Amino acid sequence: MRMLVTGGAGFIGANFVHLTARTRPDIEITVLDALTYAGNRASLEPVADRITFVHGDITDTALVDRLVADTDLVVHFAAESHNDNSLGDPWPFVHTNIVGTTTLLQAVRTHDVRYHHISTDEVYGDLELDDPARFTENTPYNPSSPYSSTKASSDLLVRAWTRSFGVRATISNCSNNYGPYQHVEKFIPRQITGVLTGVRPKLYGAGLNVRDWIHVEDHNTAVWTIIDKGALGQTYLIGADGEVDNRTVVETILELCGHDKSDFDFVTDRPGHDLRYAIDSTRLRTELGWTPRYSDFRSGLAATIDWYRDNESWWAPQKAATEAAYASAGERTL
Ligand code: NAD
Ligand code: TDX
Repeated sequence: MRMLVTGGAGFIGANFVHLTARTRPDIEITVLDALTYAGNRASLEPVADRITFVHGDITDTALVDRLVADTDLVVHFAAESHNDNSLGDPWPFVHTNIVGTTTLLQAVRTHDVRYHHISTDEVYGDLELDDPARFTENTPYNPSSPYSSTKASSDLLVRAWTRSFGVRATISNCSNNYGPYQHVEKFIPRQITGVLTGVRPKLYGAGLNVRDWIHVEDHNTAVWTIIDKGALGQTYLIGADGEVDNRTVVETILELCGHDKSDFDFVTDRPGHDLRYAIDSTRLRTELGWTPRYSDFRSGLAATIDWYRDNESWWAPQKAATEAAYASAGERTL
């Protein structure tokens, strides 16, 4: 079987390619990635001899059509993925997440190729801290940020292409991922690499916001479960019951790195900051039989800290520019 992975040089896409190369020797893997600031060829070095890498943009109609014509399956990870960036400049988000997804949908429609769409729980908006509810596949869409609005748009495009043109598609909406190869702009790697270089962690606002953490490997085994066994036209929520507030995450990183757990700063809050995400993944577990393997967040976090400690050459080149971008966006200690 031939598979096209978009965004395979990014965090989750690269981990997906690694997992596939390891567990599915019969699959021919092609990666299409524009190598934006978030893409890194080095993330694919361990599997370089197992893949064909195409440096290109998912909005390039002719390129996408040619690649999709030559594949049996498209798994679409490519996106502009960072909320803070989307507040500064929404246009790349509209370009990649909306126009790019439409470009892929037109190609899979033309060539009748199976398509899996990677999305986020942020399309559902947020929940109150004390709300016992969690997101399900039936929760109404209510995105808050330019990022999540463009992801919601892309999901709706997939649904429209499924219904109107019979495209053979599935969608997954996953909660916050952590693990190796995540860009240092994101919360957990930012704090780990900060602590490793003597910088105090930075908590937005009061640090009360809750995210439902899942290890990237569990996300990707769920994606394969949906590709293998999911019903066409269906949406599946992916989550591992990992709700933790941001302050606790920072305190745990500090403790695991041998620091006092109060060694952090509060900084300016993110405008429109979603309070809490929480996933009910019953459909995925009961209908498709998926279960996560990384049930202990603390040990998953410890392994992630070890990975960043051992792979400074992977992240160090991006660290200074990322921190400069936060500073120029106006972040300041409270
Ligand atoms: P990432 O930012 O680490 O990687 C994105 C990749 O897409 C990069 O390699 C980048 O070069 C590539 N890319 C961007 N624009 C492109 C374009 N126009 N053409 C081709 N390639 C392009 O993102 P990630 O965290 O790995 O997220 C992957 C997917 O998973 C996204 O669709 C995101 O919305 C979704 N998701 C992420 C999380 C999370 O916690 N990170 C959670 C749920 C869903
Ligand atoms: O320095 C920080 N301090 C801080 O308190 C950063 C970078 C973030 N935060 C907070 C904001 C969030 O409450 O930590 C939480 C996580 O922040 P991010 O890593 O930026 O993730 P989030 O905005 O929750 O979105 C992530 O999960 C869903 C991914 O970036 C998205 O791509 C995915 O769709």
